[in-house]
Amino acid sequence: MQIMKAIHVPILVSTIILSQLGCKPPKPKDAVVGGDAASKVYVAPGKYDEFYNFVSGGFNGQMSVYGLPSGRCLRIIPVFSVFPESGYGYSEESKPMLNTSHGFVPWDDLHHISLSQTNGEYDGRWVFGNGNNTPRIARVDLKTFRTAEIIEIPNSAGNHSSPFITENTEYIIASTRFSVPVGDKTDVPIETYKENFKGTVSFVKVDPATGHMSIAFQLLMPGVNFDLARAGKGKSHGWFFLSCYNSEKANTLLEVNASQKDKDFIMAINWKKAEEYLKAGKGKKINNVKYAHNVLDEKTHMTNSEILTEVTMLDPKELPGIVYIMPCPKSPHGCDTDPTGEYIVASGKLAAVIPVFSFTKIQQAIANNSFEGDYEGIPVLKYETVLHGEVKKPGLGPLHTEFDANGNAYTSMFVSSEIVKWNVEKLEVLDRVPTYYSIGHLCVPGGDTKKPYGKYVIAYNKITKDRYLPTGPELTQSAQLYDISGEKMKLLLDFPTVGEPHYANAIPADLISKNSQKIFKIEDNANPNVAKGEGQAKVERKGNDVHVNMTTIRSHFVPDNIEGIKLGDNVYFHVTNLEQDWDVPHGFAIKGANNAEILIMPGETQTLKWVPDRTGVFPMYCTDFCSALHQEMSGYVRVSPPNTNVPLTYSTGESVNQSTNPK
Ligand code: RUQ
Ligand code: CUA
Repeated sequence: MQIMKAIHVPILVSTIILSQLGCKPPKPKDAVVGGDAASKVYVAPGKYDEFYNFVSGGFNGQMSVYGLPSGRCLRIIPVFSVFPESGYGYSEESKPMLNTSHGFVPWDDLHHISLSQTNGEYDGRWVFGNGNNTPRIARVDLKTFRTAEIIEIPNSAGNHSSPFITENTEYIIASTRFSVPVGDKTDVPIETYKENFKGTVSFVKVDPATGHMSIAFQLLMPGVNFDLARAGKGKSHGWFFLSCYNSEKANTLLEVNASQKDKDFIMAINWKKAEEYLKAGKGKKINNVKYAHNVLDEKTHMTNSEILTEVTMLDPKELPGIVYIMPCPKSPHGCDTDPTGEYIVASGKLAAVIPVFSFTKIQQAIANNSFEGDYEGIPVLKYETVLHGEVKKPGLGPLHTEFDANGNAYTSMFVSSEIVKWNVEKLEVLDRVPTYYSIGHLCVPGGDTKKPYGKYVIAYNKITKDRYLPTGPELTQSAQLYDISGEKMKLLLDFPTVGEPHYANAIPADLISKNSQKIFKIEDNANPNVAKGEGQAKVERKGNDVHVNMTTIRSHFVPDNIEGIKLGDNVYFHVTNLEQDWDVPHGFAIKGANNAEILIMPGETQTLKWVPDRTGVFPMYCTDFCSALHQEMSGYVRVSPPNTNVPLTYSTGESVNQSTNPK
C-alpha cells in the first residue's frame, strides 16, 4: 500500500489536514473501550468462534484464518509461498503448484480474497486469492484448507485487481495493475507507452462441480492501471465494475504524473454481452502466450502442472456494448457494490467526497446515449447522469467500503485513520470511529454479498506503532474488531495478524466446519508410490534414483534401517501415513537434507527428495509429536561411496529385505 510517504506519519499529517476539514483526529492509544467489550469477544475454553475470518497475508503470499470474535489465529494456509511447517512447495507432490511460465516461483504478494458464492451468498466451498506479482489466482479448498489450484494470468503484469467473484461463482475476474506491451512486439521503448501499452481484464471460468479454473476470455483495454473491482449483484448481475487510475497514461513518476486529471475512471463491463460476442465467434485467439495451470489431484495428492499457450481476446473498441466508462474523482481505489446491486461506491484516494453511482441511472444513460465523448473508442458517460450522489466530508483517504444488512456502508479512511459509517440511500455520515492506525481494508461478515451478516466490522491496519509490546524495528500487523450491532460502532478488540493483511472475508463457521475433512482414506490413495500397509513398504533402485516407499504409524517407520545408498544417488522418501484418525500427522526429516521436513496427514503420501553429499550414517526422524514414544520414531540410512558393494537392503526389526533391484 503506497500512497504518499508523508501519510505514513498518520497522526501528525492527519491532524493538520483534518483540522482543515473539521473532523477529529483519532484519540491517543488508550481510547475508551466499553465495559462489556471483554465478554463480547470472550470465547470460553472448549467453545467455538462464530465466524471464520479468512485474511490475506500480503507480502507473505499466504492466507491466515482467525476465529471471530476471539481473534484467535486458527491456521495459516500457504498459497503462493513455500511453507516449511507442512513442506508445501518442498515436497515433490506440492512443488508443481508453484510452477509458472517463469519457472518455480515460491513467493508472491497476496492481497485480496473471495469466498465462493451461490446466489450472491457465501457457500463455504472455496476461497480464492490473487498473486500480485507473478499474476496468478489460487483456489483453496475449504474441506481441507489447502491450495488446490493455481492458474497464471497471461497478458497481465501485476494481478492486483483480482480475484473478484460473480454471484454464482461463474467467473473470477482479474485485471492487470500495470499496463504493458501486449501482442507480438513487447520489446519496445518505454516512452511509447501511449501507443503500445495495454491493459487486460481476464474472465476466469470456474467449473461448478470441481472448481477448476480456465480463462474463458480476456478483454483488451486501454493502457491504464486497474486497481479494484466488484461484480454486480441482484439487478446488476451480469455487470462488473472496475476502478482504474493513471488515465493520464504516465510511465514515469506516477505519484505526480498520474494525479493530473481530477477524474479517473470506473469502468462498467457488461460480461453477459461479452459472452454473446464470444459465442458468436468474435474472439481472437492469441497464441503467443505461456501460462501455467496447476491442479492438485485429490486421489494422488500430487499436483499436475501444465503450460497453456492460448487465450481468446475480445476487443471492446470493436465490439460495442461491452465496456462503458464513468468519470470518477481522483485516483479511485476501492470500487464496491452494495447488497442490492443498485449502488457502486468508488473511493478516490485523493478525493474529498465519495461518489456513489446508480446502476439504474447507468442503464438509462446508456439507453439515451448520454455520452460526453470517448476514451480510446470506449464511450464515456456523463458523471452527473450516472451519479446517485456524493457523500460529503467523509474523512480523508477513502479506500474500501463494506456493507451491513441495514442499508449502511462502512468506509475505511487511510489518512484520517478511521471507519466512517454512512447511509447508502441518504448519503449521510452516521458515525465514525478511530482505528489504530491507518486502516487499509475492512471486512463485515458477508459485507461483499447480497446478504451481509453484519454484527462486526474488522479493520486491517497498516501501522501498529504503540499498540503492542515492541518487537524490534518490525512490529506486528494489527486488526481491530468493532461491534456494529448498535447505532454506534464500538471497539472491542485488537488482535495481531500475520504478514500484511489486505482484504478479508468472514463467514459463519458452520458453513465450513461441517464439511471439514478429517482424514484421507487410505484405500482411496492413488499416489503411485503409496504403501497401503507395512507389507507394501519397499526400497527400489532405478539407476541413480532410489525410491523408498515408506510407512508411518505410531511410533515407527517401515523401513527404519536402509543400507546400500551410494553417493550420487537421488533418494526419494515417499512417506505414507497409515493412520486413519483425525489430527495424527507424522513428520519426516533426515539429517543434511537441504529442504524442509514434510508433514504427512493420515492416509496421505508425501515425498521428500534427498541428495546425500557425503558418506556415513544419517538419522531420520518424525518431526510431529505424535505419541508418548514420538522420540523413538526414528531410523538410520547408510550412504556408501559410488563404487561400494554394500547391497541395497532395508529392514524394520529383525527381518532384512533385499531390494528387488539391488544394482
Ligand atoms: S489494496 S489496502 Cu490491494 Cu487497498 Cu490493500
Ligand atoms: Cu510420528 Cu512423532
